[in-house]
Order: sequence, then C-alpha cells, then structure tokens
Amino acid sequence: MSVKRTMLLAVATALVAVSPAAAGGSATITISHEMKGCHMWQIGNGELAPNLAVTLKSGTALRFVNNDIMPHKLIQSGGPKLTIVRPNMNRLSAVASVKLTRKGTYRFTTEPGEDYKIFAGHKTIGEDYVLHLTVHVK
Ligand SMILES: [Cu+2]
Repeated sequence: MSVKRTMLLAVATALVAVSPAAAGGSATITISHEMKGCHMWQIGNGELAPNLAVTLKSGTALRFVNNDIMPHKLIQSGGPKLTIVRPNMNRLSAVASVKLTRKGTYRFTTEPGEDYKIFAGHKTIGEDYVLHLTVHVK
C-alpha cells in the first residue's frame, strides 16, 4: 500500500461523537478549504473530513459556514425532509442553516461551483472531494 493510499484512508471517514447540544442549542459545521481535495467538513474545532458523521440532539439549530474558495450548494440527500435556509452558499463565509426538530438520520452533500474569481488558478492536490455528511438526531 503506497503512502499516498494510506493517507487517503486515514482521512476518508471521521466519526465524531459530539456531546449533544442542550435543547434549543446550536452547532456549526464549516466547509473549510484544504490543499488536499480542496474542501472538507469540520464541526467546531474537530477533525477535518470529507465524510463526516455527527450526533446532535433534536431541537439543534445547525449552521453551515462555507469558508472554501468556491461556492457550495447544500443538498439534503436523505432523512426526514428539512427546509434549508439559504442553501446556496455562494460567497466567502456564506451561512446556510437547518433546524433539526425531528429525530432521525439526515444526510447531506454539496454541489460545488467554480472557484471564486479572486482564487482562479489556485492549486490543490488530487481530485476535489465530494462531501458527505451524516447527522444522527437523537
Ligand atoms: Cu473546494
């Protein structure tokens, strides 16, 4: 197994057990720009990962902040239907949000756009990650 492949596996999936927020609490997941794969999820100050699973308490207001160098449209790909507020995160530090009122397992991905003009020609390593997020709401 090459070093490159080993590294890929190491970052492939991070399971993050987050202490549940108090009822009516909030949580923030950032899409941050990374050299390798261009972008990854991060909850709070947690580990960076393109595939992330988190557990949150029902009633949590979940915010997404796009700090990548490209737009991301937040898409719900599974779970009880949610209303995503401002899903088109198409500028630096754009925020989308959902209110997790119902228990269940929710899945999200994003549809990335082109690099913002000011970052045109910016180099990253490897293919851009396709982001997948699983949120267990208990
Ligand atoms: Cu990116």
